[in-house]
Amino acid sequence: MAFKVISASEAASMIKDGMNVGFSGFTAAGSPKAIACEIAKIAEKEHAEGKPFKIGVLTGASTGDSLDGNLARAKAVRFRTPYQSNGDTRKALNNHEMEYVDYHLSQLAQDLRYGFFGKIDIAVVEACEVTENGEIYLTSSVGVAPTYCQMADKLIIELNSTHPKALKGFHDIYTPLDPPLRREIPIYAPTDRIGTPYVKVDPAKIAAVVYVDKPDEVGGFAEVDGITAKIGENVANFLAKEYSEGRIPKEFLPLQSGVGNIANAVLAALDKHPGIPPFQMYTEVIQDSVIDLMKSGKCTFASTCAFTLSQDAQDYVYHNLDFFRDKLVLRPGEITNHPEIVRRLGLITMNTALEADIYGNVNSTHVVGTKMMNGIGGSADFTRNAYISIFTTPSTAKNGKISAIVPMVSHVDHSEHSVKVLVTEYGVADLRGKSPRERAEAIIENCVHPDYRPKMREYLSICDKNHTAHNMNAALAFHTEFLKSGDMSKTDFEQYK
Ligand code: 0RQ
Repeated sequence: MAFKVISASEAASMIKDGMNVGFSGFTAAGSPKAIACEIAKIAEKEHAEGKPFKIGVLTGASTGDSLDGNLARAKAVRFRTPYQSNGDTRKALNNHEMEYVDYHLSQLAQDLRYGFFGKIDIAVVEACEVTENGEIYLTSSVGVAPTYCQMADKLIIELNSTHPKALKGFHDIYTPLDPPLRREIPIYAPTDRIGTPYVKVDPAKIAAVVYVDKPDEVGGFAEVDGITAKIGENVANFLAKEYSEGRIPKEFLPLQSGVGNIANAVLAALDKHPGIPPFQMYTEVIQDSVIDLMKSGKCTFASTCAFTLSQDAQDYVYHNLDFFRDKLVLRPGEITNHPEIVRRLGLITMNTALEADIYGNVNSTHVVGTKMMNGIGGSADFTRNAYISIFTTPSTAKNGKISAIVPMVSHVDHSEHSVKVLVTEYGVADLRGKSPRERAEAIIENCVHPDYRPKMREYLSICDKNHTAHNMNAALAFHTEFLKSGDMSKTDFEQYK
């Protein structure tokens, strides 16, 4: 080994209070584990001695518990970007213990290079191999690692033997030039390769290597239940109809799918549907269901930023790398989510809403308008630029006490102008080419839970008659009722009449 080999705790001691640290990883896939745990220990020790210790934590997206969980519990994070999905981080950012910059995933790398986030002091990068001339072969994700490596003063490599060296060749690393030099990104099909299989750095910047043998910390998925299965079936039927009626070309179009249980159920439904032909994916994460789709032959290729796989599914892929070698490519988040490519390839995008309103605005991030759940992630990168953008959600949450369809969303992530199709277990609202009044009708009739439909119609009856009809006193009455009684179904519109 040409580089200094040190322990994780020695490596962590290079990270000082106030530094900005860029970590590899996109979801729990490929995020550093050992060094993050040691940074948390240092923070606890410093705090116990009454000394300050907080760092800026920049990643590709969410990470595993070793990183986000440990650092949040140790109160070691000054600010966090661009996305998280960890319970302890969620608590800390909602308590104002850390600043959270919820950021479009496609945009972070370029905005770092433009200097909008200041300096990156150290990059901590998980790799399966590093060569003497500074070629870093990443592991199960790419995220923003190429830009952190480019910008950081120093690099620490977590060389993780749980990832086989045979992963070499799965990555396609490409960083666009910045304006005014940027040219088109030459991806014309999901299968196109435009970069190198490694991140190239000046080897003098590699301060140390830490040997690790720790698996990714991706959680399992809930079994598909009645509601998620029905949502999946509705999406599959909708797409099969679009295909049979010629609004999707005969080759089909590449799919993007978000994370979570609903996304998993939707992909399982596409697998089974005889009216959906084999397709490719151009997406930011692949979950277990994509591996099943590849085994069945339904998904022939997936371009992704991360293998967000359960341990079983990852073991399967790692034992069958030759089968997957011509079917998978790992790219930086800047490229997987790039608006230019999303629009050029004509992606069909499928993401999940927390709530949607009767006009098609979608809230993916804030519970009752103020409490951050995870973040916008890549959902807007895809939605705004999609060929068809689909949002799915169960019609209710918390045993029916929350209607996922409300008169007005309490926070907007995706506006009515970008959301083309809304799907719940009750049906599909196709919003394309519809005016606000027509959209409200389609959503109430097809997506709202039957128990909430009369309330939604009552709301419309007390609205003004303007283009996008609302009653500004009652627009958030569902939310205020939920804050008061914990049950939106008790909303009484009488008082607003
Ligand atoms: O709460 O966990 O306490 O039961 O929200 O909801 O239905 O299990 O759905 O896990 O797919 O997450 C939008 C958060 C959905 C996710 C969101 C409660 C509900 C449950 C989770 P419990 P579900 P999912 C690519 C795309 C933004 C980023 C994105 C997300 C919990 O999909 O973070 O799209 N998306 N990235 O009970 C209050 C409501 C609610 C509600 C549901 N209206 N009000 N709580 N819940 N609706 C990936 C990346 O970017 C990396």
